[in-house]
Order: sequence, then C-alpha cells, then structure tokens
Amino acid sequence: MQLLVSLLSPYGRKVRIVLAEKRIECELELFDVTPAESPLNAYNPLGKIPTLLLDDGSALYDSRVIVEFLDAVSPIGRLIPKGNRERVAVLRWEALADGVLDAGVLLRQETLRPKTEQSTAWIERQRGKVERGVAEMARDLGERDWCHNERFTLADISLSCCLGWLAFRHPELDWRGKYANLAHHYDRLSQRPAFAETAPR
Ligand SMILES: N[C@@H](CCC(=O)N[C@@H](CS)C(=O)NCC(=O)O)C(=O)O
Repeated sequence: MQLLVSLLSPYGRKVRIVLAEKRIECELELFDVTPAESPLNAYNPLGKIPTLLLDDGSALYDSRVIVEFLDAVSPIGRLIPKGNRERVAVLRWEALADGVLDAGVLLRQETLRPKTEQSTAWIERQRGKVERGVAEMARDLGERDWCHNERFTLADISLSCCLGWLAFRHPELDWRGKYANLAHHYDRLSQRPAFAETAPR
C-alpha cells in the first residue's frame, strides 16, 4: 500500500495516526496539492490527499473511507466500534471534526486572497462554523477522559487532528485559551508517539 499525502494535511494526519496506532506498514508518497494539474489526478479525480493506493492498483479516498478500510484490515486496537449506535457516535465525532477542518480550510483560503477580493460575509460564515464546531466538541467531551465511551477511538484521533491544525493555521482562534478540557485532552493525546511524530510543524 502507498499513501499519497502531505505532511501538513490534517486529513492525511488522521490516516497516518491510524496506520501507526494499528501498526500497519505503508509507504508514504508526499504530494504538493497546489498545482491544478497534478499526477495525483490520475489516482483521484478530485485531486485530493490523502489517497490510498492498494496493492491491486485501486485507489481509496477520502480520509473517512481510508480509515474505515484500515480499521478493518487489522484487528489491532479497533478504532471504530462494531455496534451500530456506538459506531455512528464515533463517526459523528469524525464528521464534526472534519467539518470544522473543512470550514477552517475555506476560511484560510479566503484570507489568503488579496484583501480587496476577500468576502467578509464568507469569512464570518466559515469562522462561525469553526467556532460552533469547536464549542460543540468541548461540550461533548465534557470532563471525560475519551471522546466516546471511556476508550481511545477514531473520535479522539479526529478531534486531535482538527485541534492541532487549528492551532497551527488559525492561532488567533485560540481554542486552547477558551476550552481547558480540550487543551487537557489534546496534551494527553500528544504524548502518544503516533500523535507526537505527526504533529504539524
Ligand atoms: N474530505 C477530504 C478532504 C481532503 C482535502 O481537502 N485535502 C486537501 C489537503 S489538506 C487537498 O487535497 N486539497 C487539494 C484540493 O482541494 O485541490 C478527506 O477527508 O480526505
């Protein structure tokens, strides 16, 4: 297997953490997604990373599909519970964290455009999604040790990738200063080698 990825992609980081936590060997191939015409398009028509190339030549995307596949490839440390209610609760955490990232990426792209071309309404709209999403994650985590059911799951990985990227790309949003429980959880997770080794820097 080969993972097409960039080291700063939070979605790619989610997959890299899953690989490491589950001790799955996988070669990484680094891609710059900036050019519109990229060899990546041959594997993924959306031109996005992460994309996972399987040994039979087929390609899997996006990160949610890839992590679901990887979780089933190895029984080591199941990250997505099997029971329907449990499973969707964890996948909802992932959807929320990824959704915050999606809005954060749009926010960043807009603010990188020349000032005169930026839309304040669009910026506010995306910032609102990020802020509401982070507030919801803080509420849902509460004072518990893990996002879901007192054990480490994909929910904790997704939350951490989201918060790590926000701290890196949008320090002005200061989730750490606003939500002590998120900061505590993030710092605890950061001690796991898979998290420490993939932190954006
Ligand atoms: N929903 C996708 C999002 C992937 C994504 O947006 N990746 C970014 C890099 S962080 C990308 O490839 N952007 C290139 C583009 O949109 O053209 C996933 O979870 O994999």
